[in-house]
Amino acid sequence: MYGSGFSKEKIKKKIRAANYITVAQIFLKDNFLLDRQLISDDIKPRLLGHWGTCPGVNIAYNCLKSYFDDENFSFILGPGHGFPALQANLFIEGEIEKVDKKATRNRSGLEYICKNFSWPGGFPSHCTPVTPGVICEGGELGYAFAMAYGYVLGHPEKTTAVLIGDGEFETATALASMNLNKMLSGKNNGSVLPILHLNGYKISAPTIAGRKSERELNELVRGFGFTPILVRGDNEDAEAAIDYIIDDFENALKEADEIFRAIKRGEKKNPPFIIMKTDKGLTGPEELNGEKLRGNFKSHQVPLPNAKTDKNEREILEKWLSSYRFIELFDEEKGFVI
Ligand SMILES: Cc1ncc(C[n+]2csc(CCOP(=O)(O)OP(=O)(O)O)c2C)c(N)n1
Ligand SMILES: [Mg+2]
Repeated sequence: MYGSGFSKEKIKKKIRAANYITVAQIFLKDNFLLDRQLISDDIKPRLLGHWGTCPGVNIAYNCLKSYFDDENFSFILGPGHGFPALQANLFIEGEIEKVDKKATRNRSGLEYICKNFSWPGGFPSHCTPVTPGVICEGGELGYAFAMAYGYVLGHPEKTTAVLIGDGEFETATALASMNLNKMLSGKNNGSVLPILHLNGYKISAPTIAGRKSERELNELVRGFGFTPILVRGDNEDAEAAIDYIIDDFENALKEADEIFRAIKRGEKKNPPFIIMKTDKGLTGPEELNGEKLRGNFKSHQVPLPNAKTDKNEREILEKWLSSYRFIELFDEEKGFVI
C-alpha cells in the first residue's frame, strides 16, 4: 500500500528546488536562474507573499509524498498563505503544466511561474481553486482539519495528512476539530494524520503552542485522544536541520502507519498527531540590520522588503537564492534533474 521509495537524498533535493522556486516567486521578475548578479530591475516592484511558513510546507509535502505514494493519499494545506510553496511543488511535479500549457518544466516555464506569482492577471498570492487539487479559496484559517475528516468519511481506503499552523491552532474551528477523532476514527472511515507546524509564530507575535513546554503540548494533544509524535529540525545550521527532520519524519510516518493499521484491525489506539518543530523561515536569511529574521515573526511575509532599492538586502537575497544550488537540480531544457 505504501511506498518504499523514501530516499533522503532525493527528498533533500526536492526541498532545495521547492525552496528556490518559492523565493524566486516572491522576489523575481527577471534573472530567474541568476545568470548574472541581481540588479534592481530583476526585483518585483511590489513584494507580496508569505515566506515564513513555506520551508515547513516544502519539508512536510515532500516527506509525505515520498512515503505515501499511492492514489488514496492526499495532502491538505491549512496555511493557504503558503501558496508559493504549494505552487512550487505542483510545478516540479508537472501538475501546473497539465492545466496551463505555459508552465513547462524548462527555463521558460520557470520564468512564467515566478514572474506571474501575485502579479496582475497572473497567479494568486494564496491557494485558490485555479490551482490543481485545490477546492477552497485560501486565506481563512481553521477549516483544514475538519475538511480532512470530511474527506475520509466513509472511505476506509483513504489517508489524508493535514498541515496546520500553530497560529491556526488558536482558531476556534481548528481547536474544536481536535474532537473529531472521537467521532470519525475507526475502521469504517479513512485515516487523518494531523501535522501541527510548530514554528513558534503567527503574523506578528509568538504562538501559545510555541511557548508551551514540550510536555505541556504533548499532554494537550494526548488529552484530545491523539498520540503525539515529535519531528524536529530546529538546529542552528539550516542544512543540518533538514537532515534531522527528514530522518524524524520517516520514523514518525512509520509509527503513524502502524497505528493506522492497528485501528483498521479494530484495535483501540489513539490516532497519531505529528508535531513538526522548525524555525519559521528555515533556510532563509538569519538577520537584517541586527534584527533576527529566521526563527522569528519577521520572516512571516517578505523578509527583505527593500530588496529592490537596498543593495545590501539585494546581496542577502542573492546569497540566499544561491544557497539552494538550484542550477545543480535544473537543466534549462530538460527540466528537473532530481
Ligand atoms: C480565521 C483567520 N484569522 C486570521 C487570519 C490572518 N492570518 C493570516 S496568516 C496568520 C498567521 C498564521 O500563523 P500560523 O498558523 O502559525 O502559520 P505560519 O505562517 O506560522 O506557518 C493569520 C492570523 C486568517 N487568515 N484567518
Ligand atoms: Mg506559525
